[in-house]
Amino acid sequence: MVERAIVEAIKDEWKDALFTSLGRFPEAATPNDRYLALAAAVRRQLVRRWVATSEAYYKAKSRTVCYLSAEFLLGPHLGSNLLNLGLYEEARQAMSELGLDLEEILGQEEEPGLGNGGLGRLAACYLDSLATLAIPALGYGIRYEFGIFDQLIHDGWQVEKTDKWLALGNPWEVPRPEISFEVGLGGRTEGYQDERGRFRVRWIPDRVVRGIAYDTPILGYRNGTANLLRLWKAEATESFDFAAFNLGDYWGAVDQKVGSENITKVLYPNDELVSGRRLRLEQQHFFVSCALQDMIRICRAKDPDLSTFHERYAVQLNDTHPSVAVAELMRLLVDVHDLGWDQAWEITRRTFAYTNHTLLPEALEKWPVDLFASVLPRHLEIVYEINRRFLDDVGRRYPGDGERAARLSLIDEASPRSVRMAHLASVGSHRVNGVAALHTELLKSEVLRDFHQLWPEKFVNVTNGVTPRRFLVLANPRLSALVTEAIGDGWPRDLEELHRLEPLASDASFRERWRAAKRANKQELADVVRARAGVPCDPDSLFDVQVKRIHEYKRQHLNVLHVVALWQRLRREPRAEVPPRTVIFGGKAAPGYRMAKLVIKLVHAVGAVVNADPLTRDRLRVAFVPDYNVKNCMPVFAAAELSEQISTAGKEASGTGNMKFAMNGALTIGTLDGANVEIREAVGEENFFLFGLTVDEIPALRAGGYRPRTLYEQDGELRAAVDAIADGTFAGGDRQLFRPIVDSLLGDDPWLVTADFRSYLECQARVAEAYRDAERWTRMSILNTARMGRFSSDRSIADYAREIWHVEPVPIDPEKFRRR
Ligand code: NBG
Repeated sequence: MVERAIVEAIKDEWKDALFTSLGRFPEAATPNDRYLALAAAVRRQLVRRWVATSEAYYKAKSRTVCYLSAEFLLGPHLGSNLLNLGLYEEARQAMSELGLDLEEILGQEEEPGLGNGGLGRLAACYLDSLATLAIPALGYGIRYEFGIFDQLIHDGWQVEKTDKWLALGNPWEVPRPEISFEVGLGGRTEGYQDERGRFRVRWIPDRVVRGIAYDTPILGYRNGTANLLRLWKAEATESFDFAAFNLGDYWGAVDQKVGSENITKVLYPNDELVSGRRLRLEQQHFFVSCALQDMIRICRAKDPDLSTFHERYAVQLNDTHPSVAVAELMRLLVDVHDLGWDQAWEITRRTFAYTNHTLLPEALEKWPVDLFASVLPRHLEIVYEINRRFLDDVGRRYPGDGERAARLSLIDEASPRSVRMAHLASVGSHRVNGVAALHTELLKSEVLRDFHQLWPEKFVNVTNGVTPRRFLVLANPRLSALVTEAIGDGWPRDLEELHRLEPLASDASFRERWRAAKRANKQELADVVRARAGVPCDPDSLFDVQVKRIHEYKRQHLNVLHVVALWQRLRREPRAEVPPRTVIFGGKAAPGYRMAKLVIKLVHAVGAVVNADPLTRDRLRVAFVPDYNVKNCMPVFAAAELSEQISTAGKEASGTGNMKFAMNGALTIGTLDGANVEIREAVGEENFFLFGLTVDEIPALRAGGYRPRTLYEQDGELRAAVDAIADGTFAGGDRQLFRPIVDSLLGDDPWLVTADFRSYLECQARVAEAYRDAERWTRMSILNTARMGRFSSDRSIADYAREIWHVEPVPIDPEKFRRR
């Protein structure tokens, strides 16, 4: 029901904002003005909730969760805020009465792409759920001036373009110039005796930058709560400018300013790869230090005594990126606020908890000691002291076991000597968690095995989740409407209610409507694919989708091998009874990751040949949709029928795209990896297409002297597919272009693509078979959605709150905000 009074109010506020904040009359308004004016109207509602929420938290004296993350991949705000406020339909109506189209206005928003992929998007989902569960929480991160690059495709190759997301203004943030802190970098330390005769250390940095807070309110779902995301921007400190000015060194001062501001210029675009750059360490320290100083400020505003800091805050380290916080909190407590080491250490350990997000060795952060010392000399001393005490304990637990001590040490003694950030985070936290059941088990048995043996009680699992508000309600209005009609509107806040759809899987008329919703979504995506990838596709074909960062372990090239094999088969057997397929790819490659970029080229190259083949073009299409991001992913999840989750077992910590697809009724073809294992358990093995080696089978395969070339020689379809890639079929005869991929497949095949090929191909044949029976497929699709309730990020946050943070909700009465 659209409420008339609200529609009128939105119209008035829209016009008012257009005049008063933008200085425009409606006829002269640009698309961006129209968007900003609606954003301004919505923001008024946000701010009311935000003030009420902060006041309630202030009075409740509750424990606050601080989520420290170098990335928050938020996606566009306007649609999600309208949804969470319960104003979506009213806004649509209001805009339409003003002669405007809400969807067009929503399309105008530049998304804040302050993250690379799953890890950053997870942080954004968690903010959404924290607010929805009314848990007092603050997100702390970096206000990158340039987020993740925009991806263009030139001649099948990825080209990166800087993401100027702030160029047209950001109506969702509130700058807080009076909330700012100084952060030191470099320099040296010196010892001194304080007035009570105790030995103390002070850090004399040779650069100081200032962090300014920018606040963005994050709404809960229709519950009156608005939490805060506080991002830090680096600026030059005035004192330093003045010093240089006074010496008459104008350029020196300007240089200083530019140098300082560099810290928050750009997000590092590497997903799952540590590049070991100084600026990156500076970024990490910068935002962590601002965040901790801010927490201490808030804490001391009520009570100058910091001995209960850990009761006031639960700080979650989102991967090791913020883990220098362990040393920084020690420094602030001991050097600045004068606490003794033991007490400070107790507070620190009880404050932090650490989430690990990867098992890939190349993604585990390590900083060369020399680099660390030159950026954070005092922190290195603190790390050494933490390590000394820690290794003393280890020595008492395992006398004489020097090897174990070396494995546990915070310092890797191999050259170059380096600081192991995962170890610092594990020692400095009271809880360590993995992000899916299998991943947590592998952490315990492999990556952090020694820590698990030392402190088994520290380890817990919290399986990832995604917000159903953005990824089901907003992404898939058709399916959502159908679900609401069937089971009422409680499910977006209690996703387990989706179970009530189960009986409807056997209702033919419901299945019919389910298919109709999917079909309309597919038509929409087909339009997008035609417009953005230049590939026309048949909305009645099977939509087979793999969208995620491009990485060898995710095995987009296995998918391509299947496409090539299928193409060859369709040419060989024109009468083969297989349903037409459209295979859709999307995802960014790290700019320096050559193999990943080559895979993008390969997808385009195969697409160009296959899509042009008159013998097969009605039955197989390949498309790469450029610039996959939060905004662009929405129609993809809504339309997908087959979700490709095909990583090498043991490599994908969890995956979250897998959840978004299944929630939207796509069936998964996947390995037993990450959260796939739990998704399969939840939806039922008969509703999931499983293939591939398991984690347990891999070591045996390797030990038995795995030779991909033997498989290649024995398997005709594999050989033909690999040969086509090698012999220039997709490269105008060029045999060199895809050589690195072929060499990897037939050489040591690190990701076991060749090993899993046969099993994958057979599984794809089962998919095709199932798809031919539309009724059966729809039943499976409904059951997937119905059984995905546990993958809501609300469940994940409830797990964190119960097992790790020990925090209680402080609900706000949403009635307060009803307009009369
Ligand atoms: C990623 C994993 C994903 C996981 C997300 C969120 C990193 C370092 N890790 O499998 O690869 O879903 O984190 O936990 O980006």
